[in-house]
Amino acid sequence: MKQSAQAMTQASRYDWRREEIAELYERPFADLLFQAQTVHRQHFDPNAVQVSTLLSIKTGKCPEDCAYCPQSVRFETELQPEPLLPLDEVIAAAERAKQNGASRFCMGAAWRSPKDRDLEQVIDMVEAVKDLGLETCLTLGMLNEAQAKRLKDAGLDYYNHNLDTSPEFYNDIITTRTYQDRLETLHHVRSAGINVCCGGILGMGESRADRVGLLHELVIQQPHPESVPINMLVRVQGTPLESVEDFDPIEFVRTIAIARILMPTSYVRLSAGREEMSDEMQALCFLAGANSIFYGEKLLTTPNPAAMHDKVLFEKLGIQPV
Ligand code: SAM
Ligand code: DTB
Ligand code: SF4
Repeated sequence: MKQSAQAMTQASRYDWRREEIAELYERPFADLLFQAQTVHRQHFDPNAVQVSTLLSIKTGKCPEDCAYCPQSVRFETELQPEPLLPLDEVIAAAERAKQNGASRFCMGAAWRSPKDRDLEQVIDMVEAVKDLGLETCLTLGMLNEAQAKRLKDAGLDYYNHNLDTSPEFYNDIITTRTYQDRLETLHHVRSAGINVCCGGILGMGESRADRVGLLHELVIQQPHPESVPINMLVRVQGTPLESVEDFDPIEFVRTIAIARILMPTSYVRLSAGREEMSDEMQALCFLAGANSIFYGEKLLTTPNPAAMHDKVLFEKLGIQPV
């Protein structure tokens, strides 16, 4: 069906039904990308991409059993565990990230949930990174109401906590905490007034219906998460998902486009998995409305494209990092 650009203009909606999202997946690729690009241009500069840098502040020995994750204590991976980093190392990494053009610094810890005394040390890090003029983001696992408030008072800008997949597929991936636990943490973060960063992972062997289910859970959140990371699984040896099949790049781009259409004012982040993506695929993702990336040689524990490669790619595409 033909639609004018005007008819495609839409305000944020929270009442999308799964069937409507499934229909978007069925659209011809060119129509879907045109719609996503039209929505994108209504809310964002199409040639600007937000740049965040990640740092693992506590690595490995995590008690959870997330089947994708190299940091779980239950899987034998080549990961070198490391306790909570000292403050000066975090500041040095944030300074480097700033010099390289990042506007946000995201600190991740392999915890099920932070202990209160750990939280105080992390708060020192948030304050120091803010003092450098960077936005701050944390991902520390589950938070209770008081912890979320404490982080808000410390000036934290964003908290990342992913839903990862659909409620139906979730139990195939994680058994040590529930989908409801995740929704509760998101509720505490939102209620405390911290910006929400929430997305998922594609390529874990889920079905398209599961991708629809994940996007549906994201879009019914009111307001939508400010930042929506779409990760492509990084298959790590030793994890239960080490040998799942390659994920179809076209299906990945479609998912980015649909996230853009569903959450028109959110930043959609092309997150983990870029090492495995061609420049052409990444260009399609930007065309589909992705407008944020992780920048720097490492994600948390796995490789990311070299900063120089990304600089050249941005130049070729005329993209301005912000
Ligand atoms: N432990 C905390 C938690 O799980 O919320 C914070 C760190 S955890 C590594 C943050 C997110 O990274 C996970 O929710 C997951 O979406 C993503 N992630 C972890 N391993 C991944 C992998 N191998 N490929 C893609 N994304 C991954
Ligand atoms: C997110 O959605 N992706 C980032 C960030 N949030 C914390 C993490 C990706 C991790 C990839 C596997 C690793 O490097 O350990
Ligand atoms: Fe632990 Fe987070 Fe990895 Fe799950 S994703 S095993 S909670 S570090």
